Amino acid sequence: MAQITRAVLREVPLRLKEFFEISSGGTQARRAVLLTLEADGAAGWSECVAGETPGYSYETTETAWHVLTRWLLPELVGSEFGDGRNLRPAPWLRGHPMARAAIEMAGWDLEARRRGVSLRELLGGRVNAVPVGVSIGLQKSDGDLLARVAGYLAEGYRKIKLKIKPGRDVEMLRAVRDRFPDAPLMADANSAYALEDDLPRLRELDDLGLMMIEQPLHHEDLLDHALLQSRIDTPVCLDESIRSPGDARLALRLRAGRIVNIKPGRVGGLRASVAIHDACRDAGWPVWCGGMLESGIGRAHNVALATLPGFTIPGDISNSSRYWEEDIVRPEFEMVDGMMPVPDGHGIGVQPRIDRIEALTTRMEVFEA
Ligand code: OSB
Ligand code: MG
Repeated sequence: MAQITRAVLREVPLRLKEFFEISSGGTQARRAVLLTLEADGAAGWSECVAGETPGYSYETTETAWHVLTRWLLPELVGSEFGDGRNLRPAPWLRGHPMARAAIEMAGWDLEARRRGVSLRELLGGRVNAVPVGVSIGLQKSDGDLLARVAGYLAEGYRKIKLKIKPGRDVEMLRAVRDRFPDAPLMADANSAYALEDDLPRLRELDDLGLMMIEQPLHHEDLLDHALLQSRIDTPVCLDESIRSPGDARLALRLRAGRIVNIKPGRVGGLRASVAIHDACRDAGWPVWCGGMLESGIGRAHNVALATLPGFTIPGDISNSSRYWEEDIVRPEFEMVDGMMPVPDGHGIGVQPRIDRIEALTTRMEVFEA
């Protein structure tokens, strides 16, 4: 048995190179919440994926900070554990999977470092690079969008995801498709449509040769996604609707789509991600790893997860330089031929740049046993 002797929670403001807009709002200043857990002389790192506003889920930087500092970390620090992959403080606490995931994922990094293996090895992934794509926010004009798509295709990204919303959908996507007839394109609506109003519009997507339409409907409505999937040919992919393995099992049973975007930070952590991966694999649904505009710390966890065999579709895992002037890890993430190399050092395999992180930190709480 070992003991969690210390936890440090930091808020580190990072500025995206480009404003990132989705149907529910935009982000320029990312407030990264970083967690470090210490035990046995080792430290595990993670990043909470909660956003600045409740426009993706009800969790925000503030709710995650509150739940972690008031409830989860006080209960965790000083506790004994056998395997860092099993850190589950406050089982009585309802919801807040993003806050919870921060602890769970730091636990995996800690465990991998204690054993002297990479996170990929601890997860059971066998490949040393994963196929990746890029998620492009809503742009001011179709011309701007076409230029960005051309640039990212030239860089080698293997999937181009385009954010859509009512008024910026079929015509915009058709302009991209006409210009790039063979490109691997998909759309993400972040819940901007309603089945009863928008079915005819969503059916028009079927002519565009999209890999999938991600989360078209309400973030909690699996039944409507099932009804939609029975009426359109384009595969429906679920993102916001899947917050736990239970949600995934329900989606599979209802046939609420054909693909799942797994984000460990959204579903409560890596163990839940593996469970969702396994359930989808059994049902013949491909999965891919999404992103939440993480720094290199959260991204490293995503890359390791994406080495599991069911991750057959390129992830939303882009170069560090696509997000930041400078990342907070070394080395930065940089793909080769549309494949992201999987770091093979211990744990997440990239080193948090502690001096830079400390210099940027605007808020910190330390918990000691
Ligand atoms: O819906 O997948 C999404 C970013 C923030 C919130 C929601 C989403 C996204 C992305 C970005 O699409 C993916 C990335 O990290 O590159
Ligand atoms: Mg999405």
